[in-house]
Amino acid sequence: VVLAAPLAAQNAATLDPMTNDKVASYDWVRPEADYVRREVMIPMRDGKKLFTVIVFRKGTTDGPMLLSRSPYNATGHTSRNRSQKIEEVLAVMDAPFVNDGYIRVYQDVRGLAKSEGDYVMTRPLRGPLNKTKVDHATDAYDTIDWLVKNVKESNGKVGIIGSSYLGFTSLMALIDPHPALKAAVPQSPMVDGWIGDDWFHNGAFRTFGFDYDLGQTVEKGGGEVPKGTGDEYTAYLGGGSAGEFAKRWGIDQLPSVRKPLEHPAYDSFWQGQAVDKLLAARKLTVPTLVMLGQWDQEDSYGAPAVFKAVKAAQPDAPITLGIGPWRHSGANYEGSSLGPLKFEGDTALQFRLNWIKPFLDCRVKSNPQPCQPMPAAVTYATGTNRWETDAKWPAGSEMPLYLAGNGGLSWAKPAAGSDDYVSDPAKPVPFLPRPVNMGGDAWRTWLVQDQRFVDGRPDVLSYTSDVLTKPVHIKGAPRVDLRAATTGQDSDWVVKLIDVYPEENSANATMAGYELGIGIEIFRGRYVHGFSTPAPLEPGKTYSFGWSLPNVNHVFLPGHKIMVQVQSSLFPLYDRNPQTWVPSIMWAKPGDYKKATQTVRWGGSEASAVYLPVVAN
Ligand code: PG9
Repeated sequence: VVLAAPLAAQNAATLDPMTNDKVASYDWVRPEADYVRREVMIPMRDGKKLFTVIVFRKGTTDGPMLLSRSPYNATGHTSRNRSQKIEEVLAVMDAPFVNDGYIRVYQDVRGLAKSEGDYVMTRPLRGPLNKTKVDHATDAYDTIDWLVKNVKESNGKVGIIGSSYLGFTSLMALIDPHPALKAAVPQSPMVDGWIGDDWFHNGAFRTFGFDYDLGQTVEKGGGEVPKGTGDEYTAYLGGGSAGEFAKRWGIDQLPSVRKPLEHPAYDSFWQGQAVDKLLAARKLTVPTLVMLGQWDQEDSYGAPAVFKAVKAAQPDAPITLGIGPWRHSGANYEGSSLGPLKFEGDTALQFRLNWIKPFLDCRVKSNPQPCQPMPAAVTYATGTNRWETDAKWPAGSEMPLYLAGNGGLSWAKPAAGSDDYVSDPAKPVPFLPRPVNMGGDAWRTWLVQDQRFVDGRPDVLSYTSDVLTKPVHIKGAPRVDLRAATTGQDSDWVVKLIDVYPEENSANATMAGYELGIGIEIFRGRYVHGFSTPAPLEPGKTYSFGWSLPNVNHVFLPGHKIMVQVQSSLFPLYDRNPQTWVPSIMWAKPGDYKKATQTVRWGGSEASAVYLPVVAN
């Protein structure tokens, strides 16, 4: 204990009653701790120092280092509990590593928590968007360089791992990597904030970012937007456009809020930051296991996009795609269930022990076992509940499942027809049953929410197959081709691919008739001609709106049905489309929001379909 009081008071046999009770610090890591915890400031090439915590079991020698570069506080990552046991101090996912001689390293990214420098959210790579000399590639390089020279207990080999933002920093470390970086495990990485990760999906803005921005970028007073604890559906509806909502809560001037508001389309700001494009433009030399959860509510796009882009540019690239039955970052938590879904055992632990650990061990340990050849993809087949490997991904071949008459779905193209509904921006379709709270468990599991809560709404079309007599197994990203028209000049389109469980199941009543989303994704109509060329839609004209649903490995079982739902909003996760033409939806005025009649065409020459990546069983 370091006493702040004068020395005279400390040395007195009995303390003066008026001794200052405040002390400057207390070292909660006691001598009996079974680990060493070292805090260091690592210098970067521009002179800024980054706060880094190094933790390993006492007695570790020749240990490989496992690095994570985080915006979520290195101190917190290394003090889960203030315990003298290393397994209690670090995250649960770290235990097998430190119990096997690894040295765990967490660093605060530049500008956050105890690190020096400016914080630029998902700081772009040096180049047109970043004229400084530093980025996450150089910071990772300089960090690794320092670690291998200064951590005498290490063997000089480094692996990098982390989820979401930490997945993004793991990917950035692969650009001009340090030679000591031997393997990377980016989990649920943020890759392209516009096409399908945190800020937008296919042009529709995710209001969820507002709470994140205020929580991450403000020194004093940061946290959630103070909109109260009520229904966020009501709060956002009353707030008007995303820009007006930001103004109303005084966050419109936060740089991290202004940037997406100023760049609603896929312009050079977003294109220049897209990590899949950055990686595909150079050779991937570091073996990489890029992975995500099948129901990733934050970054469903990034990991498969990196895999696809890198493989297209470099077919023999040392990269594997992993997909498990998890939520965002779920690989690092308990994985035997998700919402009401149950799997075979703790699938997250299985993946960590059977894939991540061996993948790293053979690359970063001293005198390791030889590495086993990695498949292109390791994925968990939901429905049949088993792990599978594939030599290519997507593993399935496209088969169109056509929307048809009488709310049907058909493998054969039907004769032409159409269905209409009225989309009213004053009554958008909720993405979760109300009251909506975009936090906690409801947020984490919204993609597996039973979709019966909107089935039957007059502004939601549901198309259902006959009861399946054989399994339909899909492996890849289902692709939507929606032939549709609106009486408005702009429109959002949402397609949900759903597994409908049998109506009767007394053994598990929750799942009886359950409508499980296998892929739910939105597309903003103004981008029908290209993501960087928004244009008004011609009222009444039928367009082909095309986009992809998330990558999955799923088996629709016999006795189940396949359903496709079509609607025009997912509120308040996505801002509302006014359905009239405005240059930027961010600043649409109340009078711009108008009802529109939506026409979905099927069959004949305008055959709407979801192309399923089907594998033969
Ligand atoms: N999805 C979060 C995020 C990543 C990158 C930027 C902003 C947000 C995360 O969970 O870290």
